[in-house]
Amino acid sequence: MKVPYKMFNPYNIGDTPFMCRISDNWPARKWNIETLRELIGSNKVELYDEGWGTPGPTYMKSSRVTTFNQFFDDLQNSNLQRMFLYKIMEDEPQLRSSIIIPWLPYRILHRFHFMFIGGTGAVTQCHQDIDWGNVLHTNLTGTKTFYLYSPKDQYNVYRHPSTMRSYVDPVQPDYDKYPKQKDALCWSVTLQPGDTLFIPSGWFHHVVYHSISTSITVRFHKNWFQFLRGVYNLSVRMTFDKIMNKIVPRWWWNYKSTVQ
Ligand SMILES: O=C(O)CCC(=O)C(=O)O
Repeated sequence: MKVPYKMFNPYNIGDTPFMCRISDNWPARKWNIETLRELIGSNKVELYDEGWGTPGPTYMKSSRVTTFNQFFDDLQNSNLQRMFLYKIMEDEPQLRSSIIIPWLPYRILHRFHFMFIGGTGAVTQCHQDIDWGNVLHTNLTGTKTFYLYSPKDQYNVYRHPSTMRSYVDPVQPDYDKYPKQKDALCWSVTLQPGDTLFIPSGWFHHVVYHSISTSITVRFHKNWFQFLRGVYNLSVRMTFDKIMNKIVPRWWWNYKSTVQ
């Protein structure tokens, strides 16, 4: 199912994904690899690969720490590592005015603007966001395709215990291993520069990069229930997962990869 295009109205957002344009007057629209070298080139960055989504010692962990300049050099050589959840406004608070959100009092915190950068062919595996926030994901440069599933489909996409990850691949489904995936409704959309995708809280998303893409997200909770669910995930579920990873790692990884 294709994600529809809508006019953005912050007071009537709804609970299904849509595409919109909110970034046409943002100075951040000029952020590409070259301008970002000047802004954050010497800052440290954590990089991730497919180990991030695989239960085991690498689960939810970065694979390398480097500088943005080095990362950008590697990207030109089609390195598949990606950078995500970089809190750019925390390191560079002077850039806050690069994102213009007149409805900022609408329960949004500048410090949670996360940046995502990946090279051609990079993939962010299917997951829900742990903070249970609603996300406005604006693509600044490049193109990438999002595949989305409603949280109602969590059993059909095999969300695994105490993690936010689903093990299905919407692009190359393995119906022998994950037969219920056939019943999950997949929404998809390809983002061009300047496009913003609204991802409602709890929706699974899987992302495929078609070219070097830089993007930034604005996150917010629409009500206390969403906020408290995020707090619960970040405190109780994440802590439980960390404890299990520490005390019975092999059993826990194995359990996670076999439970259906
Ligand atoms: O674009 C990506 O690589 C991941 C995006 C994502 O996970 C998000 O916006 O929450």
